[in-house]
Formats: sequence, C-alpha cells, structure tokens
Amino acid sequence: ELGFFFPREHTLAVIKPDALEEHREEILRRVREAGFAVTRAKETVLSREMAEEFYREHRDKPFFGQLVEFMSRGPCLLMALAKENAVEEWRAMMGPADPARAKEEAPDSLRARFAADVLRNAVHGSSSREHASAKIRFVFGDIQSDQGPELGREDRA
Ligand code: RTP
Ligand code: MG
Repeated sequence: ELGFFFPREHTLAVIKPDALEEHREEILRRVREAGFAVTRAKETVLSREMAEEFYREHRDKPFFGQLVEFMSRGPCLLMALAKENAVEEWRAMMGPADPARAKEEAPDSLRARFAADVLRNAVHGSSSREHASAKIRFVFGDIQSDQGPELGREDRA
C-alpha cells in the first residue's frame, strides 16, 4: 500500500443530515470514485454543543443558530478522507456553498446535485490543512491531517 511510503493529506468531510438521509449511497459512491480513502468514519447525531463547537468560527454570523439547529437535527456522517491534495480536491468536489452558484460554476459538484439551499447544502469540507487537522482531532481524537506512517498502516487494515 503506497500510503505507507507516501502518507497522504487528509481532510475532514461531513455528509449533513438531509443529504445523509436521502443521498448517502450516491455521495459515498462519488467519494470512492474520486479516489478518496475513507480512513475514519463516524455516524452520529451531533449535540447542539458539538455543532456549536464544530462551527465556532461562524458563531457571530446571522445564520449560526439555524446552522446549529440543522446540523444537530439528525445523523451526520463524519469522515477523514485521504488523498493527495485532499483538502482542495474535496472542496472542489463539493462546489460553492450556495447551490445556485454551484449549478452555474460547478454543475458536476455535490452541492449542485444534492444541496437544497445555502444552509442545507449536503456536505462540509475543511478549508485548509490546519482546519482539517483541528477538526479531525476534534471528531476522532487522535489523528492529524498531516500524519506519519501510522495512518498508512491503518489504511491497509
Ligand atoms: P465556503 O466557505 O466555500 O462558502 O463553503 P462553506 O461550506 O465553508 O460555507 P460557509 O459560508 O463557510 O458557511 C458554513 C455553513 O453555514 C451554512 N450557511 N448558511 N443561511 C445562510 O445564508 C448560510 N450561509 C452559510 C451552510 O451550511 C454552510 O456550509
Ligand atoms: Mg467556510
């Protein structure tokens, strides 16, 4: 397994509650077809407190309350995704947050296809490697985006 010798970048991806309920298999199929390895996954209903912490950088935005309510309304699938250039590639695959823009600018993106509106927009992805490391630690406790060979071993399991 090449991941052992060339550890890959990780990002933290989330399939949000509405999309998980309605489009789980199709989104996971696209994840696999794009060449991402799912190295960790956790399906859980976020508590309001966890959702607030997860999106803390948005706490002063007008949509923060709605966002926390939406994210804690049902199960999310949280995943650590590994691939070369994972952070940027997953962001590109998601498309813009607003599906109206996504349909214009990235018609093949996940949000163009699966987002209901700018709030209920199907998926989340870290915006930088630093954020990815922090969120992966927050969700899974012990692995980082810029990991060493330890994760390569786990990948093979
Ligand atoms: P990006 O930064 O590329 O725009 O994408 P993002 O997914 O990180 O979206 P961001 O603007 O950072 O906002 C985070 C999440 O908050 C919800 N949102 N709701 N009601 C609204 O106007 C609104 N705007 C954003 C979305 O769930 C978004 O993904
Ligand atoms: Mg953002």
